[in-house]
Amino acid sequence: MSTPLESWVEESARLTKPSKIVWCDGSEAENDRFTEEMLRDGTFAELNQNTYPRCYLHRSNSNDVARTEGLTFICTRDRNAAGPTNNWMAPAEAKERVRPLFDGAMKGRTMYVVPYIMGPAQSPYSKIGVELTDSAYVAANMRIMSRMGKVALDRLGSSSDFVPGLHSLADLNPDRRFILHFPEENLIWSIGSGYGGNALLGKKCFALRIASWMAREQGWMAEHMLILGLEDPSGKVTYMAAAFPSACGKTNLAMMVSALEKEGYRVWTIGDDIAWMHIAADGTLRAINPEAGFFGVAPGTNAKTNPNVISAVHSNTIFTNVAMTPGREPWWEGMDSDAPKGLINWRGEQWTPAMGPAAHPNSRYTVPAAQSTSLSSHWEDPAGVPISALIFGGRRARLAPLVYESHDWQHGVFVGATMASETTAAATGAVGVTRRDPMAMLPFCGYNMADYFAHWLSIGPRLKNAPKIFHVNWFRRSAEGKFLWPGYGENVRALKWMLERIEGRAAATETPIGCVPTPESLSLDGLSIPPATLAELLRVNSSDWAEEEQSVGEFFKQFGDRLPAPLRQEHQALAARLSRAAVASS
Ligand code: GTP
Ligand code: SPV
Ligand code: MN
Repeated sequence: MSTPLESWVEESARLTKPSKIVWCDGSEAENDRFTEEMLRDGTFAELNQNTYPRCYLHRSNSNDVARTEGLTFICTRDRNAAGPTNNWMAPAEAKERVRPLFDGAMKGRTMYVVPYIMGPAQSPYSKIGVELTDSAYVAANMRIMSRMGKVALDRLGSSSDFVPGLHSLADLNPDRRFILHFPEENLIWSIGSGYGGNALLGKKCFALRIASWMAREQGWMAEHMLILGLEDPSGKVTYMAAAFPSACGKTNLAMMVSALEKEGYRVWTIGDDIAWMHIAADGTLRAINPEAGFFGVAPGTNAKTNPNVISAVHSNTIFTNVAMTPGREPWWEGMDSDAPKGLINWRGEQWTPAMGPAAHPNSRYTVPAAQSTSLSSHWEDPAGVPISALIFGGRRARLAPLVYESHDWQHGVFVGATMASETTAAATGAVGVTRRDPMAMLPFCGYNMADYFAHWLSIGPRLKNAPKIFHVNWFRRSAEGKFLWPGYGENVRALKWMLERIEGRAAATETPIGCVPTPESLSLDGLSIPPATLAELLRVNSSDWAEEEQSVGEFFKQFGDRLPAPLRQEHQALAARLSRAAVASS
């Protein structure tokens, strides 16, 4: 008798027709074999093994460098289950369309069976997935990003309780690229891309799209959030989770070296991209990081912005689409040094400045979390860490102040549901366009966003001490286009204010959108921020916000009657507060 996993592997092999099937055990020896194969066939280029031991460079196809949201589908029987913000296909139609593309797609290639656990191996909150892929690069990345191999097979046994994900590079043609999710049967099909969230199926496909569906059914939350612990001078650690859209600063915040370290404030990393949060028996919200590595944005990373990652990526790291120096070291824009002579760009060509960025703006490193010196000793705690603050944020050149606090859970959900951010290179398409990205989940919510809002609203009342909900913006700019806030390690100053708000100690000014710090309540020692700049950073301009409030109304319209009434009420209350403020100031 074969197990459910064996049957599915056989069935998938009959369809895709690989020449060989390799069951991954996750061992060092196996990884060495895959690495050798990838060096031989050109999937990997070797980096300088003296300065970057066991580090390799992968250059992906130039049409395959970011998530493709337009080719990503939620396949549910009822179109309304996917909702107005997702691409939708009926499951039967999706399979009919895409099965022929999988037919023979692995001919002449190896099928890797990649069993993995999302979450700490011993945690009751963890879940198992199995990815079948014809990409050794994907298997190598999954080994870093999850608990992969024997540990997962041992936990699974002969159970059918795993999320199957079928993946093939096929011909890497965007016309035949599909990222399909079947949440009603916990199934993922991905074809035609080898890149990041399109292909590492444990990450966005499972841990967010499928898991968000499971989470709603089972009463927990799967969120696009970093998790960090803020240590205060007494040694007490307060845990916070923050949702920022792709390439908007999660990894950097989670791994920061605090500018207030001398004063005793330190940041510990639990996770940098995804949080699974459950309501524990004592009524606390407890978060685990389902991942085991960081798939982080390279450009902008340097010894000042993120020293923890810089030291971590000097060994056992896969670099994707970065540039390479003549000494075979990785290089990207915003590293410490100027571009050296003889640089090879991300496409593998001799680089000249006229060619644009040498590293792709969405170039990344894949590094084991355990290599970060900022890693919390609780990062694999099976019970997770208790969350005291939830933070939403995005890139907003104007409008949003550095930090503000919502009035309560319901208002906080409204703040998250209406957040917006400028688009980045993490997904294909225009960069710098402001769009609404509720809870940073627009591309990742596996069901109707209106129902997702309702789910969020339902969680708060079930918690004993519901986390306070904040909003931040590190990206406000001056009229000349310069960032007003130094960001990175200095962001700890906003975290400290939030901590003091949680403890009831910091002062704040009530505004129509929420509570903003008084200038004196922020610890700015050692920073030279002119008072006028600080005022601009904290300013809530009622007429700009009145425009924003209008656009929120437009955004909400698409959900029709399905939009939860409390969000409509919050919207009306905001409008009322803004018009009162306008009257008062006129
Ligand atoms: P994903 O992995 O795509 O989900 O991204 P992320 O949210 O983890 O973003 P990440 O921390 O990798 O940062 C993305 C880009 O924003 C990098 O180029 C960073 O250098 C830059 N960045 C991060 N934090 C700050 C900040 O506080 N201020 C400024 N100005 N830039 C920042
Ligand atoms: C993101 O785009 O939010 C990422 C990178 O974290 S990817 O894995 O490609 O989704
Ligand atoms: Mn992300």
